[in-house]
Amino acid sequence: MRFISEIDSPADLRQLKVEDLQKVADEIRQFIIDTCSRIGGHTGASLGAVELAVAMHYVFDTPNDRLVWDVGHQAYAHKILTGRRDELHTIKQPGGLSGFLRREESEYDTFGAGHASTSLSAALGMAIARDLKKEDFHVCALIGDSSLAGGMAMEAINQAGHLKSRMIVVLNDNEMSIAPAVGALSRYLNRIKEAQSYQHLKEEIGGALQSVPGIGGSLRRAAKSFKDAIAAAVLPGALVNELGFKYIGYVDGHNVPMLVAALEAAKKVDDGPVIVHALTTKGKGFPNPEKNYYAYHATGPFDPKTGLPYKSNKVAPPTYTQVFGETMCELMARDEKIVALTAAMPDGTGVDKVLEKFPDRAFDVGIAEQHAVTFCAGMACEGLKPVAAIYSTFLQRGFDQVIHDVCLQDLNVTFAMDRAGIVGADGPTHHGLLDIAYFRGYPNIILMAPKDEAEMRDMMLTAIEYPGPAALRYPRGNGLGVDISTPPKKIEIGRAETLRTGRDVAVIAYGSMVKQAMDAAEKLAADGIQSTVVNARFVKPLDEKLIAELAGEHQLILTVEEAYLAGGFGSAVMELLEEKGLLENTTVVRMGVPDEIVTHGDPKVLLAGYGLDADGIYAKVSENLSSRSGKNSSNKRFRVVK
Ligand SMILES: Cc1ncc(C[n+]2csc(CCOP(=O)(O)OP(=O)(O)O)c2C)c(N)n1
Repeated sequence: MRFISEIDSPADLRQLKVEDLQKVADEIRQFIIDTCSRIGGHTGASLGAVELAVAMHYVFDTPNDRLVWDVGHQAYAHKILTGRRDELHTIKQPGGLSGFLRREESEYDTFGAGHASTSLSAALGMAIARDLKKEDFHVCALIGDSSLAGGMAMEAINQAGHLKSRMIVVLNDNEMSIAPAVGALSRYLNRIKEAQSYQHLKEEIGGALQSVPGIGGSLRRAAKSFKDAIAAAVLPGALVNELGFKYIGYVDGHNVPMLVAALEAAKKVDDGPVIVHALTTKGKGFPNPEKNYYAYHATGPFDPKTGLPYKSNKVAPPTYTQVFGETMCELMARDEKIVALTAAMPDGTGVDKVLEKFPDRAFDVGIAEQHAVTFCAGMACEGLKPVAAIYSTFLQRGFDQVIHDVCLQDLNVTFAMDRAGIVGADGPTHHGLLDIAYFRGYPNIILMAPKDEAEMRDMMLTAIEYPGPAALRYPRGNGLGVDISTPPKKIEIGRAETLRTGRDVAVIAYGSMVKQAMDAAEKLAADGIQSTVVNARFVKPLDEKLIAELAGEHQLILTVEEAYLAGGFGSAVMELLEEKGLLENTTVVRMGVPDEIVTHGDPKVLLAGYGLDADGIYAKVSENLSSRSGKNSSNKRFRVVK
């Protein structure tokens, strides 16, 4: 590693000659492969953007010039070049570098990222701020072809073309999202590429005709006007002519000198926004990438020679995602009104199985969560039963659509929220901790969370058959390994399930916390403390009758949820008891995530940090019972646990 060991900041990179930059890129690529083969990461996405990172930091005077990365999952080379090379091996690890971009992590991370399609809006904001403050620097956003199709990016293009502020957009076009890119915009970008190849061909033909004595000139002129007509019809037309962007491209996104030249040209455009269209290959340099594109967008550790993941002998139960995909196929085979949707996450949600089996009734809408929700609403108006499988964190994007288009109109749309709770290595941008709060405050929708994968199947059927909106949340990772061989059955809406009874404490757990509550109850029983454990099943509607009874029978109620406490399940229980005047004789202790940003790391450790595991619940019950018995030593119902 001759070059990169000497590069501690982009200023060092800018000391090099252009001729050396390709070697720098080669070294960075090898460094990423070596690092990711050990610890995993967004390997393929980052390998595709190595030359782009080198060229951008070479051409722009970062951090004075502002580089804005979209999503940030492809920015490993950027991290290496901006003083984080020696920490790259900590990426996504507890206490280590973020897998995305964070302003707190580096002055070169001009804008925090993790969710897609934000870069153009942020960059435009920076450009306008620069103009208003009469400062002088470049603003350059890098966005992938799929993120460009996201609604926000389109909205930013609309405004950028209107404002005519100076701004550079680098389009990292690899024709891929996590799965192959979908949609008309992706076809449009292909047409640009095809049109330009055609143009080059025409130029060659034109040159050849010119040399034919006598008739060459006129034929060439005819060919040129034909070429111009074609070019006008299919070249970047809409973006360049109609929307006010200049266009430079396309450029080989793995050729650093060419990228440097294109970016230098873009810097000279001073009368409005300009797009540099770079063609890249996702996973460039990844061993054997062609076979399985899902396998290298983001990887676990892998064999650097073969690119294959290391085999684990551990036999694990199927994931919630797998069970969801299989159950959808089962239910869709029985009911042809059911349709399935994903927003660019077919494998992540299990909808890949459905797309294979029911290609006409399953849709990948691209990175377009807002559209996905309202698209479902439209289908529901016509009597279909859409199921939108969207990660809890990404459904935040579609909040108003959920409220205004689905709930207000009381439409039969099911939201299957995967990755609800603490997701682990992807960190704050990806934790799904808010969905209870963002759904709970609006009428019509029912909200539920299963205690295990068998109950998830039942809830899927319950939600689909419910005539109005319904949502279920379930965690990332493996199920509990329970029997899922029986067909899904509907469960009674708003009815909780009492799993054990005891007089000392009632623990009401929601979703993923039910198992932890049951394990805690075992430990408490060993100390002589008798617990009631309730699987809440629903946060909306709550099982009011049961909860009121619990409050009458127990002096201590504990609510446990893998979500933010504010506006969460425990809040719902408190509100109910307050409304019914039942808070006087019982103490309610809410367990969940407090009002703080949850970092990235091992989900088990993070959960344990918030007391959201069996040990934490055990400790919380013990602590509360002992403090109560301390306050009131005549109360013999509680045993003091030290
Ligand atoms: C709002 C939102 N939805 C979904 C995702 C999940 N996601 C992360 S990267 C990615 C694909 C991005 O594709 P593209 O913009 O073309 O960049 P590439 O990975 O191909 O470089 C998706 C769907 C996300 N980060 N944010």
